[in-house]
Amino acid sequence: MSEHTDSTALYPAADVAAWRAAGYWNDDTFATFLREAAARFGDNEAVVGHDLHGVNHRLSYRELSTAADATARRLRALGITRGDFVVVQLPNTTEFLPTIFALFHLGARPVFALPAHRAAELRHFLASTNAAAWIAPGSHNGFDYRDLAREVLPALPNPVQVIIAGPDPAEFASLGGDPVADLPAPAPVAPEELAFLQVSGGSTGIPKLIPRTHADYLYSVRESARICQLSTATRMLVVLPVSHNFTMSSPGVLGVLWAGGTVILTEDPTPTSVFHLIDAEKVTMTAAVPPLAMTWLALRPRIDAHLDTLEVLQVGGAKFPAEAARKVTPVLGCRLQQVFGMAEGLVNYTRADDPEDVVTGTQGRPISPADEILILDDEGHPVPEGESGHLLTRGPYTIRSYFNGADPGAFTDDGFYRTGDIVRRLPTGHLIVEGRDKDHINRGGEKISAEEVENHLIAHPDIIDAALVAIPDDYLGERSCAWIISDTPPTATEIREFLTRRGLAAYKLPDRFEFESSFPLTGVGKISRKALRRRLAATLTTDTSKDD
Ligand code: OOB
Repeated sequence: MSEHTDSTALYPAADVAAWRAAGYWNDDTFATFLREAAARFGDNEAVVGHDLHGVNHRLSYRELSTAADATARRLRALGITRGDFVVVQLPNTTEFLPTIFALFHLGARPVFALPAHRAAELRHFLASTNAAAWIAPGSHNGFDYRDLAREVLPALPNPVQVIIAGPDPAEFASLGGDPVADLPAPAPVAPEELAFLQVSGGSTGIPKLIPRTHADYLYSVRESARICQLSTATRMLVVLPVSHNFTMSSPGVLGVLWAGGTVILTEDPTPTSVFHLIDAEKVTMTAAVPPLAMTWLALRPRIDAHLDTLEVLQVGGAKFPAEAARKVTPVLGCRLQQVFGMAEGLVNYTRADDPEDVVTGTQGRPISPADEILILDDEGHPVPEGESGHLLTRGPYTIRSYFNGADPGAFTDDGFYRTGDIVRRLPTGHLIVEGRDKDHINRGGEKISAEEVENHLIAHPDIIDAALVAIPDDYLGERSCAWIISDTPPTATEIREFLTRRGLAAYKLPDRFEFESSFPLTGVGKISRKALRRRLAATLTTDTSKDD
């Protein structure tokens, strides 16, 4: 068994003892989570959605638990066993929950890939975990995961069994097929063991693998469900990829299942589809990344649907500009909750009883009284209260190292995680995210915060969304380029005048504008700054050749 099933390798024993004594950690595990939910909530509706064959389902807790048992018997027959890593790359379809709970039942460890991940990511996940299997959809949404498997498998050092969850598995195994094995008893996993690997959500570079234990993750799930006031009446629409940490646990599908509510899965994030689903399914809560939330806000007036059951829109994953945040209640008629989290652990929420300016102007405060927050300057000294600096954190659900000790520089010697985020803190403990370490454009020594300029840009009535990125410049080092999404784009001069009227310093005015109909996005739908920079580099190369 690998060192990663050993609790002491993941958290210091003294901390574990303290968290247990405080009641943060307990003996719950994912191996029995669904059975216990089924015992408590039996006939309540657990999940609504369609499967990879396009068949619609409505499953009670009991039915979901039975489906997970059937999947466990199938996976057991395919040889999956305790301790195995299994890469799960499934979309928002009803196979997802039975699959992960089947793996938990067997004591196997899911590795949560996103449907948008491709060869580079999959190769990394499969090889570095020595994965036993990879569960993928088959052909789905115009992409053939079987071809991806054919491309990736031959180059792997380890043999990986590909299991296709949708129709037509071709030469691979089928998740739904016979034969099935007898159902073993739930694996006797320890709460402090590694439960699964999440993947880091950086908008640059290859994702890192994040070892989460049953105890730490379940603590964050229970507390998230409590903070977000979930109950058996909660009906959560899941639009973001289901395996992302936000969607899984903040409070996400696991929080809803913990509380006995209903998860409604959809694969279609377009405003028309989302609004009609909210109407038809009497959705009370949903979650979006900012680019998606901005589209919903922009298109709400054009779509005829009743959203009166919707109580909360959660927005997180990237900075939600205050200008947009202020529109949520007037436009959608629901409350906003900002969520600032990371797959590595720490999650912050604005609370239901926070004043409006805190809800629209901050990214929330930590889940736990035991979350330690450090805000440091470039030299590693604490900044004066209220000033911005690098966020480091440590606590009862934040990892102490990446899987296999990757990127050790991301952690201090005393176990703090360097988030890479620049934040400041209000006296109430609420954090305001000002950007990433690298999102500051250095224009001849003058630092420009991308977030600040973007905030001003989207205040323009004709601008739906905006992103500011650096362009390399021989003279200044960097200049700024604003990418604008707009149906009726203003001219560059109009935008500069608008920004000047809002009091933006001249050096912060974008040097260049690019107008687009959509942004390149990361797997979960955040704006990919890496892809924007690449696109910009290509545009600039073309421009240069025109000049020649
Ligand atoms: C969530 O997790 P990841 O792992 O995909 O990305 C984490 C990073 C953070 O370090 C931060 O840079 C950024 O995404 N981020 C935000 C934010 N929420 C996440 N930046 C500004 N404002 C926010 N509200 O994205 C994630 C995990 C759990 C819950 C919510 C989001």
